[in-house]
Amino acid sequence: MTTKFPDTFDYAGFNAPMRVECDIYDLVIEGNLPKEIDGVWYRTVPDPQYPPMLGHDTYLSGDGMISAFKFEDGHIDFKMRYVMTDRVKAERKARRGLFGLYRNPYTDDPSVRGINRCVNNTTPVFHGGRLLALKEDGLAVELDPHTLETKGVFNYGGKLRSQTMTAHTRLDEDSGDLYFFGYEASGLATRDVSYCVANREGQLVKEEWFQVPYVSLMHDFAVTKEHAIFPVFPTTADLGRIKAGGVHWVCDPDLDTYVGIMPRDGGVKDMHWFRRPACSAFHFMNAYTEGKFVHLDFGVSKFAPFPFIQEASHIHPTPEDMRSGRVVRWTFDMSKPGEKFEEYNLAPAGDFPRIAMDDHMKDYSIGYYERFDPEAGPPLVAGPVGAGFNTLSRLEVKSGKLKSWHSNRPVTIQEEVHIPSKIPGHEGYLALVADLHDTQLSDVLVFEAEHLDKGPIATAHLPLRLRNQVHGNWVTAEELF
Ligand code: V55
Ligand code: FE
Repeated sequence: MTTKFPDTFDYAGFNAPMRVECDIYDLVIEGNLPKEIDGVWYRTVPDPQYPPMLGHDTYLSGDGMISAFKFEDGHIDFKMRYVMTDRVKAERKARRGLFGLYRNPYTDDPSVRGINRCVNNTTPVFHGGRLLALKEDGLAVELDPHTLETKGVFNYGGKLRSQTMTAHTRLDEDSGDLYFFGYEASGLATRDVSYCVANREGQLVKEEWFQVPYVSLMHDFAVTKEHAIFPVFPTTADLGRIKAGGVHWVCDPDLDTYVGIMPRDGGVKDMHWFRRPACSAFHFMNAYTEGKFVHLDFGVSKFAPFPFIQEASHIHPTPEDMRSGRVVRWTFDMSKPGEKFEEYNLAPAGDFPRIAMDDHMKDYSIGYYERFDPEAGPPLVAGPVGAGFNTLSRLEVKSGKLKSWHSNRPVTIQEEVHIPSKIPGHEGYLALVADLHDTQLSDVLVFEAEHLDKGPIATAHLPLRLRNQVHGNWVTAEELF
């Protein structure tokens, strides 16, 4: 490689590209890893094969790398492979970066015009017997769940019309149906959004389209047993700007936030739009319908947290802006006409919300999420936002009671995954990758979910640094084998 990676935080320190594909049999484990934990934890990581062609870009453009921790009988085996996208293949062939800015094909090298530039780096989802690597600006790539080998683009056998598929799908565990959507569904900076359902067998059984009030970075959505919820925050795209070689996303605080809610098994024609002033959110913890009310729980903030979006928007958050984030519940009264809804405070600001699979779409009591707590240590750079999270929290949703854990070492933590227990009444486990800033190595920490404040019950040591994942998911051995 004849060029080096930029010196910006996206490519330096703990964020320095790894580009390592490897297998490690039987990780070194301290503590007591329960033998009942049986399955595979998949996680996707942006890890650029080459430096960005223009000399700068965002962490979010990194080529998809998938890793798998296979838990079996108190042991963990590790595997990591690139998602072999058309983009990686083209760059490997040319032995250099060929792509320009994040989600702007007009900035690419002419030699790759028209090729699929999706990096499939955001979420691994296992459904219908297929392991998919997802990224919201393109179609899924299917991988072999055992070897992690890339099979190719997956579009439901040619049936999916949407050009995009969100990285945040919602599984109804009772029916096996996977709910998902795609924004910019008919092309770059279009207002079309697809709303789709794939059945237990992984066949597309529903695809309807609707339009949002403006093009928005719709990173996640939520589904209850009765409703589908589409929040639209004012981080917006403009085709003219993109064609002129500009950035894809700019925050526009003059635009309102909209929330579209429709009967989930009905039609998009029944979408009801709610509205409030500008704000930002990326991930929803859970949502459920209670009579005429729809509840949506999540971490809200004033602006999108990514520095590359803030810079392009000329936004300089004040300390007060930074403190204004919190975990909230939005409650929508579906029996009332009009655009208004209620907001309730639940907990201090944070992201990476996770809950037990059994709790999705239903009234629930416990949520897990991560925060940056200045009392737990100074900010340490890891991941796409800059400073990583340092505190893992368990929130009792009804009472607001919070249990938290942080390391006594300089550690940032990657997104936690919830692992169910087969023991009746047991709340299950949480696993996460910890970034050890003192040794530049990574550990896997496993907690009892109910007692996460007591610290990890088992720690698996990796002999290398793992770049920050975006998201991960747990797949039980029964589902896989
Ligand atoms: C996010 C992540 C992305 C992306 C857009 O976490 C938004 C939010 C990993 O890629 O492309
Ligand atoms: Fe996400």
